[in-house]
Amino acid sequence: MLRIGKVESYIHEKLEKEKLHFVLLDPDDVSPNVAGKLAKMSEEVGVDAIMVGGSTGAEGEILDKVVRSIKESSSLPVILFPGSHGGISKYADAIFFMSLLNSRNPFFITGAQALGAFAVKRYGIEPIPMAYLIIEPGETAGWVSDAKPIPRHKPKIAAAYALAGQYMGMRLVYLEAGSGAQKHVPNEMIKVVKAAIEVPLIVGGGIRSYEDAKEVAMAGADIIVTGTAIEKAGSLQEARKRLENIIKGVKEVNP
Ligand code: 1GP
Repeated sequence: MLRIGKVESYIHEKLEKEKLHFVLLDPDDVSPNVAGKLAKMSEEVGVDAIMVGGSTGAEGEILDKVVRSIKESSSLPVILFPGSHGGISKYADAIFFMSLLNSRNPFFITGAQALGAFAVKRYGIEPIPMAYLIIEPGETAGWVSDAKPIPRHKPKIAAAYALAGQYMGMRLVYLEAGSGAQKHVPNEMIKVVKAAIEVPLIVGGGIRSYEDAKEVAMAGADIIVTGTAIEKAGSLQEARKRLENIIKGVKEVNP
């Protein structure tokens, strides 16, 4: 019998009360030591979970070391955010078992998933099925995964894919503008997608400030993800300051 796992239940319980904020750490950009420090600080300022992954090089020993360091430094759930079947670490609590629905390459829709499925089972990592949609500009994630990025002024296309994902059994939808995107996913698109689906909506890519986070949350995102703004802050102190502001923007909006 299929049961909802611990991390997914944790997400659902929290979502009853508030919007959530996840920090994304890419093992290709942060050392295990820095990842540990960022995770500890994240927990102190009220982040709800840490995602680990990336499109290039977030694999193998370096991925394991980053995940272990985060687990040793904080008690937040660690959720893998893999670029392919290489992005699996046995030390993580859960994995966004994601399908990039608007890729042109079946490898990113079902291929990598098949190659990774038994590793997830063997290690006992909790899989959370998720529809992953790349929105313009898409950045590295869009290029690497051969996506056909959804035009920013076509919210209905995003909503159609999101609803299809839900009807195929995916329990989360993620709208991704791409890490480091100049502009986050348009508010209108978030609104239209949110109105179409019943599963929680995650939005990431290009969210850097209190204003960005609040806008995205007000438009309808349930979970807001930030990576670059924290990873590239330059110091732990600056990362903390940015994160505090972003979380304020997220938590000010009622679920
Ligand atoms: C990328 O959505 C995430 O996969 C986070 O994007 O690095 O721009 O915050 P940023």
